[in-house]
Amino acid sequence: MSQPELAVRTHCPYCAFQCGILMGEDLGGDRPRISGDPHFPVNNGQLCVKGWSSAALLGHPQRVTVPQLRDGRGRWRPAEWDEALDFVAAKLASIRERCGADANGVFGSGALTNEKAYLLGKFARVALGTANIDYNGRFCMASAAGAQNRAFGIDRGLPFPVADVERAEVVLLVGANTADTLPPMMQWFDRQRANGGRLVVADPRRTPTARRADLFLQVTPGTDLALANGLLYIAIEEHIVDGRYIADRTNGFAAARAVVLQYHPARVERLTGVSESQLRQAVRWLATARSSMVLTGRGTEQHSKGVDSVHAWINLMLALGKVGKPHSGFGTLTGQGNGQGGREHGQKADQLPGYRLIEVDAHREAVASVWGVDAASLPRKGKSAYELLDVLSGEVKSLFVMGSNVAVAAPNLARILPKLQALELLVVCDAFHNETSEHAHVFLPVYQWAEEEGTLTNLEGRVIRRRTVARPPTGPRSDLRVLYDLALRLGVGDKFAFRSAEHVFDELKRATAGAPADYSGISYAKIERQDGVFWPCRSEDDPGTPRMFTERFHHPDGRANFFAVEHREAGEEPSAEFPLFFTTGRYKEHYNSGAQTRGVGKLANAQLLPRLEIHPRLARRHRVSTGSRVTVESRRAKVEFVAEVTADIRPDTLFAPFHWGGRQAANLLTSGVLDPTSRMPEFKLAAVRIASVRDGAQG
Ligand SMILES: Nc1nc2c(c(=O)[nH]1)N[C@H]1C(S)=C(S)[C@@H](COP(=O)(O)OP(=O)(O)OC[C@H]3O[C@@H](n4cnc5c(=O)[nH]c(N)nc54)[C@H](O)[C@@H]3O)O[C@H]1N2
Ligand SMILES: Nc1nc2c(c(=O)[nH]1)N[C@H]1C(S)=C(S)[C@@H](COP(=O)(O)OP(=O)(O)OC[C@H]3O[C@@H](n4cnc5c(=O)[nH]c(N)nc54)[C@H](O)[C@@H]3O)O[C@H]1N2
Ligand code: SF4
Ligand SMILES: [Mo]
Repeated sequence: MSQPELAVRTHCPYCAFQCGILMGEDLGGDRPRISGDPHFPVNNGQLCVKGWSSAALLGHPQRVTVPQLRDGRGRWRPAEWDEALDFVAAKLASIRERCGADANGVFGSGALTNEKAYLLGKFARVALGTANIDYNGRFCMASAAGAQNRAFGIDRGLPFPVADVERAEVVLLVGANTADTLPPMMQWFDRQRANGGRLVVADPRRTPTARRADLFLQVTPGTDLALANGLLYIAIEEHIVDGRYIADRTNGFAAARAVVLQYHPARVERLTGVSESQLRQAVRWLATARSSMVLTGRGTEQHSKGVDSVHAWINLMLALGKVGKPHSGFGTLTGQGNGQGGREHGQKADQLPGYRLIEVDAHREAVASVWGVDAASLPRKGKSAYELLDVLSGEVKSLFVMGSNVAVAAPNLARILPKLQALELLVVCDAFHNETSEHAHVFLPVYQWAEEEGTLTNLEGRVIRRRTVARPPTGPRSDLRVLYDLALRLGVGDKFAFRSAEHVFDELKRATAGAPADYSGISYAKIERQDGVFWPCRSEDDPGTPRMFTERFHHPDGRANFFAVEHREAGEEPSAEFPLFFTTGRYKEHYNSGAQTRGVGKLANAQLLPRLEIHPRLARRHRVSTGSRVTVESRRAKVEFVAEVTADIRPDTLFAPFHWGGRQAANLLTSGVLDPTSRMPEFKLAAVRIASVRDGAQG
């Protein structure tokens, strides 16, 4: 039972908006009362339904409090910590000895605090010596990161505070359904529009977000790149690009322009389904406004051309001269609670803390010296998330999972699940069982959000503090402690012996000093004083960097790069056999794999099942009505859904959320096709056919 203090300022456990919350005592029950923190300048007191109900995760009846191992018949049995840890460490060591260090895999998360993400990366490289660590951010932010790095030389989701939205005259929101995924963000759009601004939304569905837009572009799935190129074509043709800005602040316009000139409006209308008049309207608004911005979400990014699609939007905003100007620019909306920090501190197969690169000698040396190891001992670049899952039970024999439910969240599950099930060792560290732990050999119960300290970096690049509000139940340990416990047994305990999260943060600061994501000037005390600190923050007296790119970009010459990008087909396009687009996304009430929210009564009852959104015309053809059962079949699997007939979706497209596992998993249908640069799977597009369960007719 938790013993809350009164009105502690902390943050919601879920998404990257990291709403400020106040937690205090609930006199009527055993759970802390939660309210929105009116003084946190991002949510201003607002919360979404998940935030309001988040205290339900504390003191939850399904909370696991004892380590678990499998008995002789494969059932869970409770174990002492020592027994479980000895078992895991011995297995890891024996796999390493027999099959090499890279045969142990690690899977991290954008849900982990900066301290945990940092220590997990160090654990993989120093305690296990494996190259094979990656994380669920590869499924989330990898394409946005790839394009921002290529264009700007650095990747911070939003290079400005969300409050800047309020004064943007025009905002184009592409492939983001913020009304459901970042609900308190809508206040900023509402204020923006109250100030006379305009909101444009591009999505294949008329979402609750799109309903609030002044202009809605109902784009064909997988054609955002053509859409962005088409807008730039019109801007060039109408002479509304900013030649001065292009000359002063960018490289590569001529090559990008040459490609874009093939995207005349008739072609773009054919590819995207967006009319020429809408195209002209959208780009005129963006170009002629004093301030305008483009913000992207997963709809534009989770494609096998995600990096190039994001770069196409950046090209547009660079050509219009908006990036780095007041209340203007380009940004991408990070998803997970610590999706930003989680990608900065070395969970990615190719990165070390601070966005340093594991293949660059100087970077290896900088980090190795902080870790007190020989740079030559650090492994090289490992496999990306999907590629790692795809070699499980092949060259990789074990997986250590901290903060992800891959058995629901990974694409192409029909292929991945058997490999996950056949592992020699699967370890899950979590507060709750989920679909992944069903296949695990060991379950290590850990503290959750309000039971521990740490920092997270929100979608603005603002580093904030998570505080201990509730006393953890007896039994679980912190993730940081678990990593120490295992490192100790693997002979490197001294490198993981930290007194507290803050103590880990002190090392993280040193490991990022001089790196792109420089945290060296941030401290817990400064975060407290300033309502968060925006990185880069390079010294004690540096207040941090709320706005980037105002003077220069992060490439050595200070300029931003255009990149010539061409529309190309998706991994699979609709065909005679599989004639429809299938795309996936989220409900307001559920969070990601649903592992946390499906156990919260209020949320579960609001959305009991995934529903297949289908246009009335298509529904009629298949004699499907709301509530009837329908199967969706891709080249990989068949899934049965309950239909929801809605005119809000394109007639050639079906949509389902991915919050459920087992036979209801949308990811049985998605493919393993990856973006060549970011290795991001194509979650937002699969070719499918449907059949009403009643008559079996297909089409
Ligand atoms: N309620 C809730 N909130 C969340 C989460 C959650 O699970 N539930 N998860 C958090 C996380 S981790 C993330 S990453 C964010 C995600 O936040 P969003 O990116 O807003 O969420 P999605 O629903 O995945 O996708 C957004 C939209 O993309 C559209 N889309 C599909 N294909 C295309 C396309 O080809 N082009 C375009 N332009 N649009 C397309 C979909 O119709 C959908 O409306 O949300 C965060 N917040
Ligand atoms: N089809 C389809 N698939 C998708 C997507 C999509 O749009 N469509 N979106 C993708 C995206 S953007 C994302 S981010 C992924 C997310 O999907 P997952 O990677 O599965 O993420 P979550 O569901 O948030 O799982 C988090 C798990 O970590 C646990 N957890 C939370 N905090 C901690 C902690 O501090 N320590 C430990 N040890 N455990 C913790 C939770 O209890 C939960 O079991 O899904 C991806 N999959
Ligand atoms: S918007 Fe995100 S951070 Fe805010 S309450 Fe909802 S889930 Fe929590
Ligand atoms: Mo995400």
